Amino acid sequence: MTADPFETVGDARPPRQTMAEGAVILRGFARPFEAELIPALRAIVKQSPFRHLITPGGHRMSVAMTNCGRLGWVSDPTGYRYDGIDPESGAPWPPMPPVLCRLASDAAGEAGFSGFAPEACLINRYVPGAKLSLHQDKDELDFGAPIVSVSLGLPATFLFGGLKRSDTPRRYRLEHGDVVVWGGASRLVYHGVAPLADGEHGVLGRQRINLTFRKVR
Ligand code: MD3
Ligand code: FE
Repeated sequence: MTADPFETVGDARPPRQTMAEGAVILRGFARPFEAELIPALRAIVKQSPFRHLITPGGHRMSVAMTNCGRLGWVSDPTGYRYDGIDPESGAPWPPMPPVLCRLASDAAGEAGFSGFAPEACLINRYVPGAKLSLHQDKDELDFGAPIVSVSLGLPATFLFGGLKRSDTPRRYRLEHGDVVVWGGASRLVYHGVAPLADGEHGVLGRQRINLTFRKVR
């Protein structure tokens, strides 16, 4: 008997990949949390639905957003800020479900940042064509804490630049269940997401959801 050359033997992607100092991809790290995670997200979105924010420059973002946790990131014509109140509902953001907190803190610990306790979870929804232009995340006061990001649904091309906007970004494919931890020297790099390619995901359908966990203060 000869071996079947097309047989799948596990995942060809290494479980752990360092993009730069302080930036590590943990492939499939969120998969064991999925069964609890997805219903928790559905409940959040019922309370604080996705909406398209307006940038201070007056543009409507193609990515739709919501938040959970004590603080949420918002943008409006007056600027960017973290706010404890959802401006659409006038009520606090939905609390961060324990499964989200556990996932974020376990992933941060795996990347060498123990004791990560996020105050905010920004939830981004991409439909085919939606994108996020190159930007830095600098509305937080504590750059010593990492940011943990979780990708769900359709795969995306993540753009990883440098400390200057003009640095040519490298491209990484992020798939359902992949988690990235950004800290240390990589915390202030320019990054973005290329326009989402069309497709259909078995669990989430025609969309990509990204969670970013942040310590703000
Ligand atoms: C690198 N989100 O919400 S996650 C964002 O896929 C954001 O929705 C993207 O950029 C998304 O701000 C990318 C990966 C990510 C998140 C935060 C970072 C990379 C980062 C902060 C600093 C450096
Ligand atoms: Fe960002």
